[in-house]
Amino acid sequence: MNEIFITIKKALKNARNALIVSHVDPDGDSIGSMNAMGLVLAQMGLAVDQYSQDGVPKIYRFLPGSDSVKNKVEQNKKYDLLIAVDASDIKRLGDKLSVKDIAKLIINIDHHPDNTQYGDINYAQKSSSTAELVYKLLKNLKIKIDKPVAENLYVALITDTGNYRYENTSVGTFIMAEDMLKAGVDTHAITTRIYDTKSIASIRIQAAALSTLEVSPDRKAAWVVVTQEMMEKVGAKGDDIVGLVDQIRSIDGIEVAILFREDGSKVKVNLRSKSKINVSEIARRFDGGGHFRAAGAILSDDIVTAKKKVVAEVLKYLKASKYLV
Ligand SMILES: [Mn+2]
Repeated sequence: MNEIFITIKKALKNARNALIVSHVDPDGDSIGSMNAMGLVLAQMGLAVDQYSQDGVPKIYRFLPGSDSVKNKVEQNKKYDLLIAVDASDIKRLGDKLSVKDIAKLIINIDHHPDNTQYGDINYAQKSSSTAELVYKLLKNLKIKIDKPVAENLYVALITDTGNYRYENTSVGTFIMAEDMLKAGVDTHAITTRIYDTKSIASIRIQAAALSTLEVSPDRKAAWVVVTQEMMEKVGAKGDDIVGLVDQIRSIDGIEVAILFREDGSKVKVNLRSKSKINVSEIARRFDGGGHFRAAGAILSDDIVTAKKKVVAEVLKYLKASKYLV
């Protein structure tokens, strides 16, 4: 067995309890990987708590184990293990948890290429999703994947690969998918839950957002804005704008898509690229991060200023890149 799996096996064996933590603003991969680990560790006899600073997005609440996710931890409670899933940096776990003091050992399970190796044990590898890493871990540890675990891993896998559309989709991804279906996952039922259950507010906010569409003179970048006022007007919540930035990216010829979302006194920026631009590099200039083609940052500016700054940076980047030559 690979050394990392032996190390993790030992750590799990020596632990009585564990806290599993997702990243802030959790996505399907983070929630699915967290629930899967939670269910498995509980089966192994550990006392498990699951923590997500921002809770569980409504769309993932049907997943087995989502009920156990809390957005608070018991004061002064200590854990033998803290398992971080899908977080490239310790800061991504949120600012309300004293990660270093709460547990004796940190296991970092993540697939982001810019992972900062913040764990005592780092299972950080290139992969389609954190879920695929969890799947490999369970396979190597010869842990049976039952239907509730498989449903979580499957949702994590399809959401991080855009339902097998993105470049991170590999042969390994489909092998994992095969195993998930064999474990009882109903792919039609799951994809309906994930992709065909939009609220009316979500369609209305997308319509409002799309009407703000701006395109750069070179037609390589496009962006939309969502203000708090727009959200309130249609009764939309954060979950309702998931996938919006991908729609902008789908425009023919667009290389970089940006979504600006007002959130209190801050602006959340989502960046997507279609092929050759590394948007995680752009996000990093604003203290954010992410993947080559999907990244984000939070700016402490008003929305007009944030838009100006980020668009300028994107255009500069597009100009400087060989892509435009
Ligand atoms: Mn992920």
